[in-house]
Amino acid sequence: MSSDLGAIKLPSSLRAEQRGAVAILRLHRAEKRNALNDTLVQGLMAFFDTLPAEIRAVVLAGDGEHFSAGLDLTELEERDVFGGIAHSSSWHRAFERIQFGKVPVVAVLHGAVVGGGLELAASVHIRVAERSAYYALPEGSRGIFVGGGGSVRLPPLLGVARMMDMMLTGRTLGAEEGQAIGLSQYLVDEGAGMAKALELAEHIAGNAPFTNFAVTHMLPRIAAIDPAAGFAAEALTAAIAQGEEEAKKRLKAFLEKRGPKVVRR
Ligand code: 1HE
Repeated sequence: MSSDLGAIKLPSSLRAEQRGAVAILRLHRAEKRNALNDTLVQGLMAFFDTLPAEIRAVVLAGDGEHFSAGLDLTELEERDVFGGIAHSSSWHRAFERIQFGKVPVVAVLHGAVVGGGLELAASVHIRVAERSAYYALPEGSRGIFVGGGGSVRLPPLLGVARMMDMMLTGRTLGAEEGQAIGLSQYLVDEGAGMAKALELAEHIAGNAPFTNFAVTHMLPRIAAIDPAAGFAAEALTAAIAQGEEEAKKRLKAFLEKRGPKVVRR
């Protein structure tokens, strides 16, 4: 672990390592199937809040046979309404740091990606699924509701009808189904997820930082507002991007035949 990443104080349920400009963050609680307890969720927030500037992309993965079994059900103590709101809000704050954080995040999904684990996966930017991945929302059978931002982030990925089906009937989606509907952007063989995620993260880390910011912060917001405001926001974002030194350097390199061509991958 580099000294900079090492300075971030993480709970024992999270492990971080650095590969150049990419940080790998692992859910390190395989004995509990990477169930998300409060300490782990606070650790996620601390990690994404205090990422050193040299880190340009993050890969998030789960140790063991599963990405995450979701909410740690041993923590489902009796809460009053306000306690429940505070708990859900603490997940919202942590996952917001991922979705609208400093750098793009690529997740490797395998085994169970369920409940809060699926909500966590929904907050990243690129999802690489291995063939063992399956998706479920068992909240219905546990008598609870999604609380980690799932009702906001999952409908654009799954559709409301499919999410209702999963929550009401316990239906699970396999990795192929997840890929077919666009829940994962990549589907790879078992064990190949980390290598693919690292390849993607290294590419992302090489992008102009403002473009990565515009894609992760501006694009989803522009897509959610009315078209008239969207066109104005897009024009401003594009103007800021092209005014950046980094863009000028890259365009000049291309025009002088030094920049990369678009290659089919
Ligand atoms: C857990 C949890 C957990 C496992 N909280 N301890 N999430 C769920 O409803 C999913 C519940 N978990 C499962 O259905 C299964 O564990 C799995 C399909 C994920 C994995 O099965 P398997 O056979 O590999 O493992 P296991 O034997 O069931 O579990 C191993 C241990 O992990 C065991 O503890 P042990 O002390 O007996 O060894 C389990 O109790 C423990 N474990 N999952 C606590 N979730 C913000 S709102 C979000 C709402 C939700 O996320 S609801 C969905 C909750």
